[in-house]
Amino acid sequence: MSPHELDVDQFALTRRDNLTTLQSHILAGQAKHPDATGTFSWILSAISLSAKVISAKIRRARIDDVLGGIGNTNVQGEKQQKLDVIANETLMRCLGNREGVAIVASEENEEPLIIQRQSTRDGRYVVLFDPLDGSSNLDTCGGVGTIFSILRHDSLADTVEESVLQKGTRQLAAGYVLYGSSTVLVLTAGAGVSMFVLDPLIGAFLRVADDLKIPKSGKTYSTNEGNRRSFDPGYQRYLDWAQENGYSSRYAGAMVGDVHRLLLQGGVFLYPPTKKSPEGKLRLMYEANPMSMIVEQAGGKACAGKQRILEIQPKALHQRTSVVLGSPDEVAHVLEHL
Ligand code: P6P
Repeated sequence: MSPHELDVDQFALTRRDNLTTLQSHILAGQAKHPDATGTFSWILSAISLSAKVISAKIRRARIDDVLGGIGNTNVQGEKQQKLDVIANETLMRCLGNREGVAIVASEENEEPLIIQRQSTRDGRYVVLFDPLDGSSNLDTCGGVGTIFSILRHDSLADTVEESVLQKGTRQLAAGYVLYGSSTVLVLTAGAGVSMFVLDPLIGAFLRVADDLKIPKSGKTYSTNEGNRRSFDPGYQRYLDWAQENGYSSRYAGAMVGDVHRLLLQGGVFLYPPTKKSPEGKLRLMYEANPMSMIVEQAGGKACAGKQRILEIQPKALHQRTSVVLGSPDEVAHVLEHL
């Protein structure tokens, strides 16, 4: 090697692949659609900005004394945490000024919000989100997350609800942010699942996986066994079978943490109907649907009983559903027992 040639190896990054940020990933996706105006990209960028702000606030929550409840319950009848409100406001502020966001719908708001009336005529997108899923974990430094779903606004719809209440199969994109030991954003726009990690040193989400595939099987189930007695017998038979076959139980108490684990390691997450939540506890529009799109795009399955979750025709914004989702083989084992 002549003296002027650099030995690239000595300068090689620890990883061989290129450095791709979420921003460049989004723009590359946009470039595949020549008729794209960039509005969709701007929405994803707004969600990325929200995630960075929420992540920063969560990691300082105890220092800034913003943990704990605010003394009231939200539309779900759940104790509202201070950070629920902060996360909700952050998303509203980041999305509110983005052209093309016709409507936003949040777990924290009773009704969907028309963000830009002029765009509700020829508006482009509806964004739904659970701003801080699993927020009861905050006080004990457990994982929490943001879950989002993007639909095309139906400008011909007579009412806001009609435009929002679309089946999960009509989602244009879905994703979640897990605020855990690192801040991870997982996203699908219908052509596979990509994973990004927030590099706090540079404030950018760096892509660490593209076209993520869920393991076909995994001997881990995730459910709140405290509810076991009120599960239908089929679910109880499944739990007996799993325990007889050496399965592990893992339960984070936040859907985002449980789904992220099974997406990477395989397994199944179950929230069956219970006595307290006979329809199931998880919300269809902004928990089950986005998570089901991600899991299916990664090669997994997502069911409510025997029905495919994404095929459920929503009737109300905050309606709930039972959930069995994860590795295809593991979902099959559950359904065999129902
Ligand atoms: P339980 C959090 O409140 C949540 O909506 C999901 O993130 C989580 O999987 C589930 O509820 C936990 O419910 O009844 O086990 O506390």
